[in-house]
Formats: sequence, structure tokens, C-alpha cells
Amino acid sequence: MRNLKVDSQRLWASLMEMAEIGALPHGGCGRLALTDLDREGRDPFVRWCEEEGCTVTVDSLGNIFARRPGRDPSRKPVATGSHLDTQPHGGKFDGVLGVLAGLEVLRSLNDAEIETEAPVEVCVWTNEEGCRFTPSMGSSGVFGGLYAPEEVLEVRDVDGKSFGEELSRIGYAGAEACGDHVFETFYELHIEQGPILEAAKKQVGIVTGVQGFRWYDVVLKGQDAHAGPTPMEVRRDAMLAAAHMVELVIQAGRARPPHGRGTVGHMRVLPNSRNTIPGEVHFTIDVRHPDPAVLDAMAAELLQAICRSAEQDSVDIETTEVTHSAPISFDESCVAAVRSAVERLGYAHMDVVSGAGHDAVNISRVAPTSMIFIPCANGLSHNEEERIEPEQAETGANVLLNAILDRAG
Ligand code: HGY
Ligand code: MN
Ligand code: MN
Repeated sequence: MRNLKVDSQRLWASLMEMAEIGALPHGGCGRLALTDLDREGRDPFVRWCEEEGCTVTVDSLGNIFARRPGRDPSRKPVATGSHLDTQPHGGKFDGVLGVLAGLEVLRSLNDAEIETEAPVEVCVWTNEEGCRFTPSMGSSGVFGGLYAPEEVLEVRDVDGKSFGEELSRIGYAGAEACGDHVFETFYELHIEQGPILEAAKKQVGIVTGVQGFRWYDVVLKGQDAHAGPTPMEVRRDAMLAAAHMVELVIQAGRARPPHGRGTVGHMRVLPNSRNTIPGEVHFTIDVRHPDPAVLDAMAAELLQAICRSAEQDSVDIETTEVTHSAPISFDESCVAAVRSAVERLGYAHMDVVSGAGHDAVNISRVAPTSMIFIPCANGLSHNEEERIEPEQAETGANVLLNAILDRAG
């Protein structure tokens, strides 16, 4: 199969058009899952796929499947895709690149009047980011058999709105039972969101696996009291306790270089008043490592350390594990298909393990799966300054197109 190429200008134009939806003042995008902006991003994607002759279906968790027919309808589809929801101050390319490069694959196959043996599908997974509704990657998790549908549909955001209600409100509660949908293989193109490829001056990352992570919610309860008359030594200050624990979370990541990670990204202080000692603090923990045994040890040691710290600070503590995404290795034949496409196209490449979680981790539970990375500027992501160049988007899409063609025949 000759090395088919995508239309770089058309791909870039679609990325910039999507970037207008939920555009933020410093160049990023904010399209939180299941908000009106999420719908405003989904609707044009569905329209663009229908304009390419695809049939579009939506499942009960809002996952979208755009299907381009193949010569042999009995074959399972070769699929690709990613997510359109973003972090609150997200970039233009996290997730979106994988979705719109999939659309560009459909458009390029149509331009070349290629009829593949197997159908080709482009998917959008609902709520990959998990910042409004926990867990992250919840809908691909249901698709991959990690969660029952109601476990995700019943989750509520900080305003008490449920996933299921919001999914219906934006019109994407589909008829198809989530998971009743088989793929022959699944590929996800994504920006690396880290510094490795750029530092190594590689154009493509052949992703062999994804590191694991565990998310916890922590609630600390001390005692509201007056900031003036209350002596320092008698306070039960939940903010002080939280500050000590943030240090322990960061230390947990630093204690296992180079892959260990520890982050506190969200904190809610109650009653959140300048002159009242905080009696209650809610915060999140995100710990990561590529080795499952090390990840388990990190998490166990950290939970013990923060419970000891709570005691020393005379506050009550409640910890809840909200996500456990185990480290995985991708399917060797899918990794090989990506490798052969990259080598045929002549791109500088290297094998990498993903530091970020992706829907592909959940899909790899039910279909042979692998990922393709391209670098992003300074490895920065989950930041409005997330940036790639048009030719980098083209490179990733060319690898995706040829890996899909290899399998779809
Ligand atoms: O948290 C992650 O790794 C992904 O961005 N949801
Ligand atoms: Mn992503
Ligand atoms: Mn992300």
C-alpha cells in the first residue's frame, strides 16, 4: 500500500474551527464534559462525519461512533478516536487531535476513493478528563467493562447535577447499550503532553504502554473558629492539616524518581472566610507510576502518612479511592502496525510509555489497541499555551491513516 498522506491544511482548519468552541482568552479551550460547550463541539463533528457519508450512532454513555462502510460488512471495524471534552483551562489539541485526525482519515480515504475491506470508525469518548465528573475516562471505562453504566450515570458534579441528567440535557444519551460495539482494533493519536519526544527530537512516539494512576478524595474535619480570639495551640485547623498533607503527596512522587508522580490539583476550603479558621477541607490526590507494585506501595505508604499527619493536627480524615487505572502494555500487533507505518513514512521515532491516562487504556481491555504520540511545545498540556505545529498534526495523522489502512485492508 503506497504511503497515503492526509490533507494538512484541511486537518489544521478543522482543528482551528474546533478551537473556536469554548475558546479562552489566552489561546486555550474550556469545554467541560456534558456542558453546552461540549455539545457545541460534538454537533459539528457529527455533521462533518455525516457529510463524509458515515452513519453515526451514539451509545448510552454518550460515546459517538462514526462508521465508514467497508467492502465486507461482516468484518469488525478498525477504529480510532479520542475525546472532545477539555480541562477547565485546557489546550486546543488534547483529545481533539485524535478525533479530528480520525475525521481527516475518513476524508483522505474518500478523496483517494479507497474502499477498505473492513469498516473504519471514528469515535468520541465522553468525559475523558474527569474534572467535572469523576472518574476520568468514565464512558470508555463502561465500554471496556471497567464500570457498570449506572456507576457513571449516577455520579454528581459539585453542583449536584448527575452525569445521566446532563448527558440527556445535551442530547447525547444514545440508544445503543454502551459496550455492545466491537472493534477489530483501536488506535488513538494524542499529543505526548510531556517533554520526552521534543527533547529527543523525535517526530513520533510509538506508545507501548501507559503508566498507572490512583485518584483519592480526602475530607478533613477540624473546627470552625474565630481567627482572632482563638489561641494557635488550641486550633483544629483543617487548612494547616491539608498543607502538611500536600507536602506528603508531592514527596510521594519525588521519592520514586524518574517516573513517580504526586499531585494535589483541587482543594475546597470551608467555610472559605478570611477570618474563620477552616473547619473543613476537601482535596484530591493523584499518584502515578508505570510499575503496578510500586504504584500500590506509593499509595499505601501515602495513605498511612496522611492519616498519621491528621492525628498530629487533631483533625478527622476520610479518604476514598475514586479511580484506579492500572498500568498497561498495548497489543504487540497494533504497536507493530504503528511501527511499520512510521518506518515506511520515514519519521524519526522512539518507543514511549504514556505518563497521562487515555481512553485507549480502557479500550485495550476489549480490543487490540495502541497509541501514536506526537510532541507538543515544551511538553506542556492542561494549559492554554498547549501548542503543536501544523506539520506535526499532519505527521501524526499520516501515521494513523497508514496504520489503519494496514489493518482495514
Ligand atoms: O489524567 C489524565 O492522565 C488524563 O488527562 N485524563
Ligand atoms: Mn487527553
Ligand atoms: Mn487531558
